[in-house]
Amino acid sequence: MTETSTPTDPQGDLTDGFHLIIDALKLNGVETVYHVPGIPVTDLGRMMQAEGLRVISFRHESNAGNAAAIAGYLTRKPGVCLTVSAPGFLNGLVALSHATTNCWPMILISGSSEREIVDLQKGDYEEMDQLAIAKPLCKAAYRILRAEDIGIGIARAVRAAVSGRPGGVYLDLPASLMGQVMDAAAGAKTLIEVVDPAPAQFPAQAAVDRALDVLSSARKPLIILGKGAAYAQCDALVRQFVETSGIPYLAMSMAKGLLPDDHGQYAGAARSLALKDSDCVMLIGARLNWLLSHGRGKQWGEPHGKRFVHIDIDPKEMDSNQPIAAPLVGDIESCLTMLLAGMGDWSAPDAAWTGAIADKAAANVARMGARLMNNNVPMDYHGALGRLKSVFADHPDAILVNEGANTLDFARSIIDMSKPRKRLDVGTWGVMGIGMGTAIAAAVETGQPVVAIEGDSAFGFSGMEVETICRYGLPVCVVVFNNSGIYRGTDTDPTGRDPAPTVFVREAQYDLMMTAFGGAGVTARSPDDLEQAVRAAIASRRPTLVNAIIDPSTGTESGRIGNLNPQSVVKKK
Ligand code: ADP
Ligand code: TZD
Ligand code: MG
Repeated sequence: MTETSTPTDPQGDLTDGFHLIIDALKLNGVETVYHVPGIPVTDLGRMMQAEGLRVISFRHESNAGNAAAIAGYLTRKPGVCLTVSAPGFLNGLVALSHATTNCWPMILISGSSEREIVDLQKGDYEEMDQLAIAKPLCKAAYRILRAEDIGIGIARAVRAAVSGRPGGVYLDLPASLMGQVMDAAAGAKTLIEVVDPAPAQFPAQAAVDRALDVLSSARKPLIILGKGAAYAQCDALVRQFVETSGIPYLAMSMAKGLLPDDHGQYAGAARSLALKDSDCVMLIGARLNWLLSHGRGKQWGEPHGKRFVHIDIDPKEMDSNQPIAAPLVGDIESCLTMLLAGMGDWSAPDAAWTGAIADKAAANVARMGARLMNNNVPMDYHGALGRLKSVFADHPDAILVNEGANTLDFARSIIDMSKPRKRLDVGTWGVMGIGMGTAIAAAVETGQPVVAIEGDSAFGFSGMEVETICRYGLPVCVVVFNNSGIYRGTDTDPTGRDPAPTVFVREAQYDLMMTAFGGAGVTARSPDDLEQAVRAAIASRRPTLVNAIIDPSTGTESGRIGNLNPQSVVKKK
């Protein structure tokens, strides 16, 4: 680039929308883009790859979007998904709202048709007012119309995604933006590297003192760690706080492993007792939403006078379900740093309380042990998952992706995690279909082996991405828990006409889907076969699908959340 260049110089002292978009993303630390090509972003994807961004090209935008969402969770940087207009954009929206619901930073970038045609509804190729549609479904949404605004547009998207409570951002890029030409030096000056995108937010000292008062006056305190605490990536500090406090803790699904699940203070195996009998509950990056029964009901020992301490970066989260006696609004690292500074002469909770939880947990673990050792054929969930538990115990760095109903609920409680952010699942909404996108991003972002434990229904939502796994040669082992159905494979149509809505083709050969693309496919009928196949897959790092045949009659309706199904007063015939 020279000072004398002009916008008409054909020799390359020009830049354009394509390159400004790429430069702005790179300047802000974006390394990978999850993508499906097509008009008007095909060349943008090609140029991204040529300019050194890693471009992972998917078979469906939902999966590319889910990959971007989980990349955001794993890295604390916005995961980027790039799609075409209208249908591709709409396909990406479920993942964008999923990211927002889960408080993960993500940017959905979609190409769009020309404003002058869209706004007059003249009927353009893939015409749609995408910005208007995205707005209510994400944290922020922007459209960039001029090349000189690309720097600002991307800076705003990055900051909106990661600051405060993280979430999904939509960025609309009309086709005509990409070809707009600018002088390269002038263009470079328009780019913005976001400074301190997720600034520390300290709570007031008075709020910290109040929280310590409430906690220290409790007789039966309990800590609940949520995925916000895992996201915060201050793992050593979380551990130091929990250990200094001596308080028993529970981990929400994706917070498992933040402290190792075999930690002496882990109350996971005594969850019912801990929730029911505690008198004070401290939430760290966990919401009192449906996953915690809104803090009420039998499970919580209602009527209860429990006092809550709640750390969250979003002040609106306080009192959302229960009165919060001590709100700590700030980021977890800052809050815990201040709490620890005030815990000088801390005394551990009553040994009767911690002892009761430890005893109950030990008894439950012992009771479960025998079921996990079974070698039944056909396999049940316990026999199959007992073996996978031992595989994960030997591979603490492997990442577990998990979706399904019974497959999800049993795997969550059976398989211990010993390191943070190793368990990736369906999140706050319980979305089926996150599986392959999540597995791909986990492998791409971390380089670690991934084992995706998938209900056969769940797998079906994103199964075509096994081709993507093979194409990029990713170390992903998909284990399909094949019970030939949703919850069970035994339902029938009372009229005798069709298959029941919850059943699939009996013992479908999902393993052939992987061999079709050059990966390894295995059928496992016994726990021994299953364990051996998964160990071999991890050792080889070769794309593998293990079709684990599960007894179709052993699952329960909706796994552990059957109580959420509405009931009909009309008797079943
Ligand atoms: P879980 O499903 O594991 O219970 P949730 O997704 O319900 O977790 O809650 C995560 C919470 O963590 C959200 O309310 C979010 O605002 C909060 N959060 C995310 N990052 C941070 C952070 N760095 N500091 C404080 N709170 C955070
Ligand atoms: N669609 C979407 C996007 N998300 C959902 N959660 C559902 C539908 C409903 N659903 C569940 O909540 S679990 C599930 C569905 C379809 C599948 C359960 O069957 P599975 O697992 O084979 O994956 P199990 O082991 O047979 O229970
Ligand atoms: Mg199933």
